[in-house]
Amino acid sequence: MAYQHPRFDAVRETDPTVADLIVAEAEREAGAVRLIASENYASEAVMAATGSAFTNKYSEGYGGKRYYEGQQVVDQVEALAIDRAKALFGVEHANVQPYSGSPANLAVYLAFAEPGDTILGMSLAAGGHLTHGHKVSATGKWFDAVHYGVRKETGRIDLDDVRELAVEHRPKIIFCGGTAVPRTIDFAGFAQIADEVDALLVADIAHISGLVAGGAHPTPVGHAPVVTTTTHKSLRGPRGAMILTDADHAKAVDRAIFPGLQGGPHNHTTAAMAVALGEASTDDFRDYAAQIVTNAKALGEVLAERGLELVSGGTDNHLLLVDLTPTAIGGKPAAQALDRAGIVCNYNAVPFDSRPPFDPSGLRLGTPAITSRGMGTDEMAAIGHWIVDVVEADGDADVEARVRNEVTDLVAGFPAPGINV
Ligand code: DSN
Repeated sequence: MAYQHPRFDAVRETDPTVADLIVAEAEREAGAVRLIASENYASEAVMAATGSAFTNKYSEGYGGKRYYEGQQVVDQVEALAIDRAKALFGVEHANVQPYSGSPANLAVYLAFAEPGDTILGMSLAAGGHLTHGHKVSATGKWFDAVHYGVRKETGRIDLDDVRELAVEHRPKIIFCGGTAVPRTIDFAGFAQIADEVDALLVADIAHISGLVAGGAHPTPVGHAPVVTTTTHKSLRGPRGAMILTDADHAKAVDRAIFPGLQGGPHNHTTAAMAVALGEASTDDFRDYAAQIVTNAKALGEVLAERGLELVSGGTDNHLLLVDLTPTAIGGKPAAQALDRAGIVCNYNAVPFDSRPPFDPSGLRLGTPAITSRGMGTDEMAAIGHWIVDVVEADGDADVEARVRNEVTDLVAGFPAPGINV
């Protein structure tokens, strides 16, 4: 597939080396079945806004209170992104300046905790995130982090366990949400626990914010006074993040982002975020969000029928966590074999993993990107069978080559938004 995009003509003229790399990446993304649960295809409009004149502008501060002149237009685009975020998620306040999810979460610590305070989050090993207090993260070094996981028998969070830890440790902040949680987060249940121990509940909905926006997952709003999210996962926006709050927590969050943690906002990202939030407010996006979940369930059914074990037995959302412990192959070689076959995913720890994080037992599979290409349950069936074929083949090059060819045929029928124009 030869990739030609008018947006890159200038790159080709100025720097053919980088142009070649852009083409190679575009062809890789268009030519594969991309199942990394945190990735997507941003729309052509989001891609174009990301590469716009807003790249050139510095804007430390907030609308009407900046440290540079020339903000006549930036103030408008930031206000637009804020208004759209507030309307879409039904919140009183939105800060759209965080550079990405980790800085957004750091800003929450800066706003609402002191170094040494106790925080409670989901462990990375069970599906949480580094910034929920993992020991190698600044959040684990600077705060006294306590972690909940999932029940071994169910693969699900048990709120009684969370409550027990909260009552014992009295955390200042409780984080809910994660990166490998295939089940609905019970925000109301977490809020009750946070109330009981007088903690601030923070919902990190980075993975599921597109589902929340599209009505395919319950909202944390009304339960968690502070919500963080990246904008490039299921929400299909540019690489960036937002913090959504009620009015009471707004000022502290704004101060923590600037001047607390960041300098100038990435205005090109803000413009693209405004576009993405507009797109996410449409009926089409609601259909898209529902289809992500339908596709994940359909994919899970095929994998389970063919004998793969799914953590928690399936999914309520956009992702599946496959536990390969009973198979001959580990998560990393399986992910590498799938990549050779044109199916891109990531190896992942599973709860109670007997293997180390760099060579764990799991595969994480997500449907946001392939759903953006218009794939549906028929394609999920085909992909599910290919995944099992490759996993069972345990490195057999003939099987990988056969699947690679079939993947190439399939993706040719489903243009990749923002890439195939
Ligand atoms: N890197 C993201 C993910 O893959 O889930 C989390 O930060």
